[in-house]
Amino acid sequence: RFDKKMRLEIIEDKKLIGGLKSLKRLPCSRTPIWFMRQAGRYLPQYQNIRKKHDFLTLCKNAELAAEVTLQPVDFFDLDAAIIFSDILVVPEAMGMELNILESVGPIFSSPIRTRDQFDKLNHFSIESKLEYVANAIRLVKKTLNNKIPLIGFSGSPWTLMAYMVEGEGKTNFKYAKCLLFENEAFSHLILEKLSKSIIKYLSMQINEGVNVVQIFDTWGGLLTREQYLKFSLKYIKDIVNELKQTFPNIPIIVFSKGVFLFEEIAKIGCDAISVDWCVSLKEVRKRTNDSVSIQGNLDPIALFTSNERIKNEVINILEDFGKIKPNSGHVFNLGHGIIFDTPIENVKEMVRTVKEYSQPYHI
Ligand code: 1CP
Repeated sequence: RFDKKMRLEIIEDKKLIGGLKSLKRLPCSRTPIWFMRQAGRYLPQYQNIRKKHDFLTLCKNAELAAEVTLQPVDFFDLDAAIIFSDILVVPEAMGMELNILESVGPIFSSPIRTRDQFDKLNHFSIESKLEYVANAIRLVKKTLNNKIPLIGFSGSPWTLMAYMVEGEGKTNFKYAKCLLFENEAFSHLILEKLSKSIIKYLSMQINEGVNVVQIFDTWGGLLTREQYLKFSLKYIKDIVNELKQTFPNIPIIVFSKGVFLFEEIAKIGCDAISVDWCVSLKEVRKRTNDSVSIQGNLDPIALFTSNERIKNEVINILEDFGKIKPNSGHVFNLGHGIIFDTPIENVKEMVRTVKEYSQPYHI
C-alpha cells in the first residue's frame, strides 16, 4: 500500500524523460548525454549572436538566452538543455559590477575584502534582480514542451565567495583562501548569506519549471580536506536539505571539481555527483555504493583528438562505469566545461558514440 505522496511520485516517474531517469537511478534504454557549458563560443551559431551582443546582454535578454540555450540541444540532439546564464549573475544581482572580458574571463571591479563592503551588498530580494533568468526559463520550457529536461544551476557558496573576494578567476585565489585561514567568522557570514540567496534563486528556477538543478563548486578542489568540509560541503548540504524539503522530486547534481571525498558528498542527500576525468567512474561508483547517480567524465581536451581516439575514450568511460544495474545511474558528460575552440565535428562524434554504444550497458 502506498500513501498519496508515494503514488504521486510513481506517477511522476512514469512521465519521466530519459535523462531524469538516470539521475533518479531508474532503468532507461541508453546513457543520456549533455555537457557542461554546452551553449557557448565553440558553436558558430552562438558566435553569430555574440558578435552583436555582449555576454551579460545575452543572459539578461530572455529571447536571446532561450535561443542560445536551445542551439546545442537542436544541433547535437542532446538529452537535456541547460539554461544559458552564468554562476556570477548572483553576485552581480547583489550589486557587484561584473565585466566578462574576452580572453581574461570574468572580473569584478570592486572585490569584497571588508565587512563594510560586504554589508553594502544587497542580501535580500535578489530574485527580482534575477527575474530575467525566470523569463528565459519560461521561454525555454515552452519550446521544449517537456521532451527533455531543463537544468538550472547555481555556483556553490564557496565558489561564489572565491570570485567575490578575489575579483577574478585566473588566479590562485590567495585573497579568498587567506580569508578562510584568517577570519573564519567573516567567511562563515559570507557563506551563510550566500547560501540563503542561492536557496531562493534555485527555488525560483524550480518554480519556473527547471527539472534538475546543478550546484557548481568549481573551486572546491582548492581547499584542504578540513576546509572543504567546513566551508564548502557544509553549505552545499544546507542548500540540498532546504531544497529537498520543498521540492523532494527535483534531482540535485553536485560538482566539486578536484575533490575526491565522494563518500562524504554522496551523504549530503544529493541525487548525483559530477566528477572530472582524474577519477575512475568504477571507483566512484564503488565508493558511493550506487547511492547516487554519477555524471562524467571525458577530459574536454580529448575532443581535440581524432574521431577514432574520441570514440575509444567514450567507450572506455562507458566500460569503466560498467553495467547499469537497477538503482544505479550514469549521465555522460565532460569532466569540465567544453573549451571555446573545440571542433564541433568532434563533439558530434562524442554524442554519436554515446548514443550508439551505451545501450548494451543497460539491462
Ligand atoms: O550551456 C551551459 O552550460 C550554460 C552556460 C554556462 C554555465 C553553466 C556558462 C556560460 N557559465 C556556466 C557556469 C560557470 N561560470 C562556472 C561553473 C562551471 C565551470 O567550472 O565551468 C564557472 C566557474 C563560471 C565562471 C565563468 N564565467 C568563467 C570561468 C573561467 C574563469 O576565468 O573563472 C567564464 C569564462 C565565464 C563567462 C562565460 N559563462 C558562460 C559562457 C558561454 C561564458 C563565455 C562568455 C563569452 O561568450 O565570451
